[in-house]
Amino acid sequence: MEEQQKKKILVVGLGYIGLPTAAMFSKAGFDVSGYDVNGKVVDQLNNGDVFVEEGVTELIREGISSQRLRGVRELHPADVFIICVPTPIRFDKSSDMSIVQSAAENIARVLRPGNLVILESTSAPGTCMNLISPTIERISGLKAGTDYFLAHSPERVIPGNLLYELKHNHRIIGGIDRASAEMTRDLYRSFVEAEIFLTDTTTAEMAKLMENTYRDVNIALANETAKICEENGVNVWELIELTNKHPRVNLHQPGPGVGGHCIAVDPWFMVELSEQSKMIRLGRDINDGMPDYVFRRIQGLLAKGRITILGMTYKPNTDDFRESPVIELAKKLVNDGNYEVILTDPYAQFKEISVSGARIMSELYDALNDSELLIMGVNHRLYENFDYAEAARRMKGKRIYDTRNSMNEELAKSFGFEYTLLGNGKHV
Ligand code: SAJ
Repeated sequence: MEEQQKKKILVVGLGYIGLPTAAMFSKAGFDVSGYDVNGKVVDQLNNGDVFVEEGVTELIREGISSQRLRGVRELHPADVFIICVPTPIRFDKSSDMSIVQSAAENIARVLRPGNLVILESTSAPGTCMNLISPTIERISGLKAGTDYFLAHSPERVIPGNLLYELKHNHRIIGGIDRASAEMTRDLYRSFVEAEIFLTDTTTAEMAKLMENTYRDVNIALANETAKICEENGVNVWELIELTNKHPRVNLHQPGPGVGGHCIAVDPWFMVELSEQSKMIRLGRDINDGMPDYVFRRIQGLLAKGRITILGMTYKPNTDDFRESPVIELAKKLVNDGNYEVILTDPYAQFKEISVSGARIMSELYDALNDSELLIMGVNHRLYENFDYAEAARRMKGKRIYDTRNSMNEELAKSFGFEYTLLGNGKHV
């Protein structure tokens, strides 16, 4: 075993990032403990009762059975502390870094000289320097860069492909000083096969935010283009495919809005940081406005009656319902009062999920019974073999509104459906 693999790692926060990260380090040979404020999560980890996604779940169970990974209910001394806690925004879109702060306070109580503290959570620029460092110093008296090491190593993995991306994505590591950055790089080298780039903490914090902001603004451009196309007799999906044939163009896809806990959130940290963030704010507003735009289009298709929405998660093939634009859309339809809203999603049966005033049904075709309008909200792979004949038999009105360009227009029409596609002005 390499010398550094003898290090004890304590991961603080056992969520979407903390669990896979803990699993990767334990697989690499480290002794890893995982702490979470939610004791239930800790117990579930210890019982191997965790489901993250394919590959990660197995890795976690392997770590538990080899005793290199365990859940703990109290923070204990370690060599390395990795903060993987949520960094939400408040109702007014300002950043709420209080969970990072309390993680830093807890770490400070067990921190010893020579330890390394790593922030993985996506954070407001300046969090390492202006929040973690002073918090730890206030409680422990230890100075970052002098008595202990401090770095930011932002996670960049996409839900749905966690295991692959943890290994193969390039990493940016920002250190409070060079030694902190290098020590963190050496640690992640144990499982990262891609390049690792070193910088300062604030640059790393901002780089992470700008990656997601780039995507958000690009999606906003696609959504705006979709609206322009609807007004001008053009199909946005065809248009984007053609523009992206240019070697330096990569316009993203339009849709019912941007969800999840990253892209719909992180740009707000940039808005908070500087009044210069005008385009970033506009992009957020455009994407946040998409559920309402889709709602208005639906009003044009059906004045009243039963509507069935396929897919409720924030994007395809994930069991994550956080900030889902489709749920936002469902709420608007319910509140309108003219619609009976049925939702269906293959992942809903595993989660405690409800939408007030709407009915959630697990069986796809039962959910279509007597419906007037089918809305394709989230194009899960499971919908690829959609049975149009069965849908036509079950539904009362044969109407489809596809917000993802994922349904088969020809086939739908051959079974008598009226098919409307978001962003397609050719048939408006
Ligand atoms: N979406 C569109 N059009 C597109 C692409 C996405 O409308 O062309 C929508 C999706 O439907 C979804 C939302 O955007 O509602 C976000 O989905 P996503 O797949 O783009 O990203 P996330 O939020 O799942 O993960 C992102 C990733 N960031 C980038 O690709 C730059 C991931 O690498 C980050 O690690 C993650 O955020 C994070 O944790 O920050």
